[in-house]
Amino acid sequence: MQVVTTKPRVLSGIQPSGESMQLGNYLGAVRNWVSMQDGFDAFYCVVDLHAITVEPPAPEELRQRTRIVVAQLLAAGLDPQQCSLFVQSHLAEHPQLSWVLECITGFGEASRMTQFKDKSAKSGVERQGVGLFTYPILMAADILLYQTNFVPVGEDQRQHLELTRNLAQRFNQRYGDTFVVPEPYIPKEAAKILDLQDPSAKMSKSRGDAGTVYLSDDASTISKKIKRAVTDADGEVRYDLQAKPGLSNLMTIHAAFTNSTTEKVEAEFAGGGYGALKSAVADSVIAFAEPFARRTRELLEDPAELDRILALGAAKARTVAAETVRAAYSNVGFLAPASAPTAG
Ligand code: AQP
Repeated sequence: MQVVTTKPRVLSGIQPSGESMQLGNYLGAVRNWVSMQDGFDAFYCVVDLHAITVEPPAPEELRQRTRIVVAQLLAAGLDPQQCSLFVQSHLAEHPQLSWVLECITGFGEASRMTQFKDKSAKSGVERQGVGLFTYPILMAADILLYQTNFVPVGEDQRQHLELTRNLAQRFNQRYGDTFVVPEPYIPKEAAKILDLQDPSAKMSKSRGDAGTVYLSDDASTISKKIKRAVTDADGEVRYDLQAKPGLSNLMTIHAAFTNSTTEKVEAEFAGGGYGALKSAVADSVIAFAEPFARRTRELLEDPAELDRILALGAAKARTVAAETVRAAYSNVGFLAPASAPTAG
């Protein structure tokens, strides 16, 4: 199978690192994946290799989480006829390219990645696996393998994208033109959804507390989490991310789910209390989450069909990834493996 297209290429990934996608994953990244699958040559992957870098789940749980994310991506609107949807661990090319990129990454450069600092802060750097440290380099391999033009991600991935660009440019300079240098595609609105209980932090799957709305949460859980969201004491409905991050975050979520803007949300709720706004936010999230969860459950009832979609996606991905690894390995100077002599 050969992938021939003139459309610009996009690639992005999501970790199966929790029981479900959270609101930030959807608004910051996945909804753009859906809108981009039409005009772009789109590759999307569930990055399970990344998901074992912190507190790896039990093997059966990881398999189940991977299927859940695949079902959620389809429920969100990914169409396997329009994009290639695959699982990272199905392609050995990802770690194959990652190794070469690790060898051109500076130790100091990797040490400056803020996500590593944040994620290792809780238990301390000494107790982290090396995989968490090299995570951004594997992510660079994920992207560069597909000669990607645009990478739709949330704001938290900006620094990793910058590293990816630097590695592509460095490799190209050292070994000759091999990789497309990708551009981040970060939305203007909802690029960083904040934790409902701690609006100084981004919402995350793995925080697993009252501050994260999972798209698998039922209506009453969503309603409770939003009504208990931390805001501020001045009582004025006004969008101001610096002074009023908790309230502004709720306004961003509401604007995103009602296809509106934070200016319009402010105009609609100005003069009212926070309670009315919170009720409206809960309603708009539930209106999306309920049918989404229903569709996800239906898709999960047919795991063979999910596996078929992933096999198709992996086959399409492999044609591009294998060619990139072949070119990169050859440019580095690795001896090409000769075919084994036939018997007799
Ligand atoms: N809070 C967020 N707001 C906007 N975008 C977000 N993304 C994540 N959180 C937010 C975007 O979602 C995509 C998939 O993320 P990921 O699963 O690959 O890794 P992550 O960024 O580490 O996401 P989480 O939910 O915080 O996972 P854990 O808790 O496991 O670390 C990315 O494009 C990301 O920018």
